[in-house]
Amino acid sequence: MPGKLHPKPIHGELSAADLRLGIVVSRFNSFITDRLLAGALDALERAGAQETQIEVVRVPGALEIPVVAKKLGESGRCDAIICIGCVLRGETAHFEYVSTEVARGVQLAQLDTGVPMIFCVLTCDTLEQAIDRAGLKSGNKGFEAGLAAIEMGNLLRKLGRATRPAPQPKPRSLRRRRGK
Ligand code: INI
Repeated sequence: MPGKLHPKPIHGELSAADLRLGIVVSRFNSFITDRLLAGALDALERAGAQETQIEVVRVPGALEIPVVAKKLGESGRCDAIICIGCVLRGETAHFEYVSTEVARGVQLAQLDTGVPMIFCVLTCDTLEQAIDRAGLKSGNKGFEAGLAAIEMGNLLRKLGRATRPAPQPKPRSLRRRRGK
């Protein structure tokens, strides 16, 4: 049987009209990251963002994303940040180091700054898999990241200013009187 309590969930709107967004994008595997960037910008544009609301910062590779995302977060200039990169499994163990560290770094940066950072770093075995995720079979992960950034930017703003009504005291008749 359904309960009686239905607290209204809080969620972020999907409008970018009022948001300031940062995008950190790596040049390594730019054939892929440029397509992810285009997907993210498409999502922001469709949600009503103007060019002046968006700051795009280029970095050499995925490993350089976290420090720049953190700097942007600390600057107070962004409501949300999209982190775009592409790590492809090669012949060496470098793949494991890069993919683990970029994920850890971005997570630490968003927790340290409180600015939502959307992880749009593809970690794929093959170039073909990456191409699929950057606009072919599996859609464009950059577009999804753009939507997530808008939702999270609005959500964090809302939570930051949310004031909850104080709990109401129980009616007198329901209060237990001391000693009785
Ligand atoms: N950087 C990437 O963004 N993707 C990769 O696949 C990659 N691999 O495989 O080496 C990569 N390496 C570079 C790394 O991110 C740094 O830019 C470099 O090590 C300098 O710090």
